[in-house]
Amino acid sequence: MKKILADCRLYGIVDMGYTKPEQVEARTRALIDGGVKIIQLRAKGVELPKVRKWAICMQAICRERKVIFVLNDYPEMAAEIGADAVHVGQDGGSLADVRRIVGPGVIVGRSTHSPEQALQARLEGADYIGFGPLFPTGTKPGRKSIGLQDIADTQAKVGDMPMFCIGGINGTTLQQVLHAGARRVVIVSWLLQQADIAATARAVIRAIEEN
Ligand code: TZP
Repeated sequence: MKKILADCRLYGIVDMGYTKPEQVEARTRALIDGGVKIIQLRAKGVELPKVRKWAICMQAICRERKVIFVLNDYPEMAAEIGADAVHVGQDGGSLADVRRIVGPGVIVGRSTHSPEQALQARLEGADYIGFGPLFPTGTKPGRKSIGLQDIADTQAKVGDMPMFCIGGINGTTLQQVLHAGARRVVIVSWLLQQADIAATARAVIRAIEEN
């Protein structure tokens, strides 16, 4: 799984703020058909039994297609259902505690919002980080955007730990983000709102690889 992680360019999120329950399976499959190799379930403020049900569904699809399934926020549930990965925010406790819960073989990701937090996550043993929000975004309302100026330097400092730039990335902003030095991106709302998610994901991956 860590070898797959190193090759990921586009990180997809099935965010339940933009996804109806009956779309979970089709959207997971569409992202995979578009070449996305890492997919997260993000279900903020939803009752745990529902999160567990969608997580089990997505994990099964991802396993069959050799794609990394990431559960956002719930290390205990990630361990219980055998998720490939868990993602935690700055308020998600120490990465050592998360690692104790999920065990050594599970990928652990951390959200970071500054170069300092990015370096700290690396020191704490994160397998990858999210870095943003680069632009203001309705997916994370109220979170100050950090702009593009720190991407290249932070990317160099975190070395070979995958860093996924996130926040307000879409068909218009992607090129700026790549020119600023991003090698990997997460796109949530813009991708989920496309009529053809798979074709759009494929085009984004091509743009990143050609950069
Ligand atoms: N963390 C930082 S920004 C963000 C998260 C989860 C949301 C990104 O969503 P979008 O819709 O791609 O701007």
